Amino acid sequence: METIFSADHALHASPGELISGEFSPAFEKPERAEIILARVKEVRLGAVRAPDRFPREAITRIHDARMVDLLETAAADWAALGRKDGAFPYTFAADGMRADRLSKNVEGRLARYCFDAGTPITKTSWQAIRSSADVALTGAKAITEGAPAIFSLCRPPGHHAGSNHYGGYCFLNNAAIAAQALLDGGAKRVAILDVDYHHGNGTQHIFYDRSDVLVVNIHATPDQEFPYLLGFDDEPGRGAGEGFNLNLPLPWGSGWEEWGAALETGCRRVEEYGPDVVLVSLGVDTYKKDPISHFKLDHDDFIRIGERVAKLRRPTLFVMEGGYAVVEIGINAVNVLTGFEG
Ligand code: 6XA
Ligand code: ZN
Repeated sequence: METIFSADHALHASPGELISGEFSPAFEKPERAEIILARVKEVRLGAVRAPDRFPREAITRIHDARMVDLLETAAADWAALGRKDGAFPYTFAADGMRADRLSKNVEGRLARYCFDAGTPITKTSWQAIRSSADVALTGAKAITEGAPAIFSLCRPPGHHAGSNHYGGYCFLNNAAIAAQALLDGGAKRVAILDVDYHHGNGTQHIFYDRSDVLVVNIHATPDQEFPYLLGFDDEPGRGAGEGFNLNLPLPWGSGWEEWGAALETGCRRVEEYGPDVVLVSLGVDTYKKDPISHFKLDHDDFIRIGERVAKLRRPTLFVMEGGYAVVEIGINAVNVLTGFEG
């Protein structure tokens, strides 16, 4: 299969993140994408090409334009206050605070749209963020034009970004933007299967009221894991979207036995839905040596994921999400793709 990759990803290099009560070096770093790309080439997965540039409207089909403006301008506003590079909030919107009126201070705008302290915007981040969305959109376009499978090697990742909030190393929801483009390109139903260790709260938020996108998430339970506030098993969708969101949360320590069973449940739901396209939000932070995660998948399990997804027999767009065991990230991510190709 073809891989879409943009060298612009390296323009986003987070200066660090607040995690577990400490400011630590960033886990989501540029070498992740480089190592995956190297593995794609090593196994000769297929051609690698740069993305096309898509209009901003492809992004604002999904995201609040004011949030997109913030992503584009926050670093400059931050620099104007004399801060060191990497804009992130230290205060957050809470229920009962003003959502209808935006502070003129960038701090207030960050507080309004960002939900964690691990997702700094640097002076060059926007270029990487925009290109990452283009990588997903280029993949969607190729699928619309008849490709059976595409790997959109997105970085930064996207599945934590909702229509009007961002965080968890994610700024724009690349998978959701691609899903909308697939629908706009003629697909009637898209299924998003999110296999990242973390719940894709942003993707769920975006499609929660809709039946044209089925969202299935297999992830660490919010009772134990980030993002803590969404991803429980009692979130079926709402209104027209009721029955079109399926969360399969698992406890810390889960290995292939539990995870594979959840994958089977999720895939059966996808089969029942009968989508025109399957979009896989591909995180490999389920790996047993991942530094911030607590699942126990091993290299061969990633091959099994690809094999099961292939059995859905649909055009399939893989969109890269998380995975922080950097040494093995290439093997794990590409194992899913080679497993798919059989
Ligand atoms: C806390 C953990 C963020 C999780 C990012 C991720 N900063 N999401 O991998 O899939
Ligand atoms: Zn993750």
